[in-house]
Amino acid sequence: MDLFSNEKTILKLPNAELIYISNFYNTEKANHYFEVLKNTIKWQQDDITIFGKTYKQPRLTALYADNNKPYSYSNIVMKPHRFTEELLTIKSDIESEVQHKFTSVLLNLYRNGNDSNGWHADNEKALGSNPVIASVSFGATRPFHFKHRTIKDERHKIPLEHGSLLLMKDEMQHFWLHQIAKTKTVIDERINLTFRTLI
Ligand SMILES: O=C(O)CCC(=O)C(=O)O
Repeated sequence: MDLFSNEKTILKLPNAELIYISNFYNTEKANHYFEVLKNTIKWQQDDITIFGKTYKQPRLTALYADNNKPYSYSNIVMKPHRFTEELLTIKSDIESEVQHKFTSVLLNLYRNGNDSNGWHADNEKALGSNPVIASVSFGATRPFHFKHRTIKDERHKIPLEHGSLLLMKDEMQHFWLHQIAKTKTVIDERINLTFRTLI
């Protein structure tokens, strides 16, 4: 079921609150940020090990922050680069909208439908409990799937549009998992930024 269609939607679910703003950036600004981020971010492709086998992570990533704290997830340790001017502008736009300060941003570049981000929660210790995560998307629309860990019927998806902002709050990272699934549909590149607060 697609839950979101309006420009700004607040969704209260068991153990989570999500806010989706479809047009946080207009098309012109979103086009600009897509090009700048694609061309200036220091994209990397890490190895991941699953059940003892090592694979290339199925997307490119990068970490930027206002500090030197490394960030670890899925056995990957990322060292941050210093925020660029554009990232600082986006961060400040989001902070004004959501009234929350962020220290770091994890960027993902999905090159085509073969790139993905498997079921997970952003529940690393360094994020503290009930983290506020702000997710901005540029480029191709990909569905963001999320499901409750124990309530079977609570399974939804949101098409994350070019220039959109999705805010995840409350206990979402403890009780829910999310993913960007692979697709056989021919699909263009997509860049996603998840702003986080490392404590
Ligand atoms: O690409 C997305 O929209 C999701 C990104 C994500 O789940 C993550 O970086 O942890």
